[in-house]
Amino acid sequence: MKKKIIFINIVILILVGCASKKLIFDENNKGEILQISKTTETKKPIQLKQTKQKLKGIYKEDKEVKKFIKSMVKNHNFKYNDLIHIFSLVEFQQKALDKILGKKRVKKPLTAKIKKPKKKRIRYGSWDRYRKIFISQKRVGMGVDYWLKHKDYLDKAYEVYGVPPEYILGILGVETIFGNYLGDYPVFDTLSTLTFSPNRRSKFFRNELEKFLIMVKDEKLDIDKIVGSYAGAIGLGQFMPSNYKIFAVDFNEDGVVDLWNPEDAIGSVANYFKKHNWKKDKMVTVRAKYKGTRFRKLKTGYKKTYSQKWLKRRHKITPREKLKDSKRVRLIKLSKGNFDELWMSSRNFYVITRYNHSAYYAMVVHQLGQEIKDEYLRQKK
Ligand SMILES: [Ca+2]
Repeated sequence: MKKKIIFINIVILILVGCASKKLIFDENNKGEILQISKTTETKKPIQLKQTKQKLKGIYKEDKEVKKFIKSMVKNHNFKYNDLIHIFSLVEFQQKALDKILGKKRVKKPLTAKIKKPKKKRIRYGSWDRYRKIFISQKRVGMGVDYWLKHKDYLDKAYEVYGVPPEYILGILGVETIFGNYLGDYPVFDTLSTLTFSPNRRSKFFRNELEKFLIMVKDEKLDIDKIVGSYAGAIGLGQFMPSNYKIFAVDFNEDGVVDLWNPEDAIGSVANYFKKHNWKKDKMVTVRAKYKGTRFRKLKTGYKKTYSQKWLKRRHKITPREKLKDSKRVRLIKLSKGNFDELWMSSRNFYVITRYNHSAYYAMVVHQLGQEIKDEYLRQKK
């Protein structure tokens, strides 16, 4: 069943002075256009009598859904019956819920037989496996093509926000393979499922659902057509709906903020970085030297910072090339099959983790970006 709906008042259609020429559909009216054009001479508003509809479908008896609908009507000016209609048609997204609940089968690491320290489990080789998922010759090539195709807007993003093309491409490449994998979960059904089924993040999803509905209303989107990730992330850069209002920009200035449009997506990702305090022309991360093959001396990760001087003096940890402008650095450990790579990272590295709270994530964005950049420069020669 289709949920054809446009969040516009269908109770009272005020014809005179109506600024919008939009055709207005009523969901009970099998496709017939109730419509109305600006030029209509009628002076009196037409009143379509409408009774309060009842919730049907899987949420028929759900008090939380009813409460949510009431709050959306009260706080965000939604029409009660519009919401009743769409919530009556929600299809439960079991697969998305399973993923959120962690029911996904976790594969054992390939090198599971290696003896591990008792308390802290180190998954040897985990970086190799992670990297392989996101970085391939093919993806690098697609990144170069994307750069050539959208050079103007990538340059503009660098100018306006100070974020170089390779980092924007790193994000778009990791998130959606440059728009080739946008997810296939119906976002409204998915966010409803994750909000109204017991799970520890249901509050988070409730907020996302709220922001999603506001976005659909404001941008006049077709709620039925919006697909995304199992957590409800949307568009080329996989923004969560709550990020949309704060970070998405109309970068090509066509009057619409469209997260599926490459130009707007490029600007929005760059704006996201900038708003998280990205510093123009500052380094992100460099390889570091340390003694040994496995690094267990100090706590690693994007949260903890150390003074470069102290690392050198106390532990003989030094960057392979100078990490400029960063007195304090983060140590990032990449666990490979036979040894640990150690990297020193700046504040800008931390900014990338604001996109996804993981050091491996930020590193893979960095490395994919660098490979794309190298290949791009090689081809330009
Ligand atoms: Ca736009």
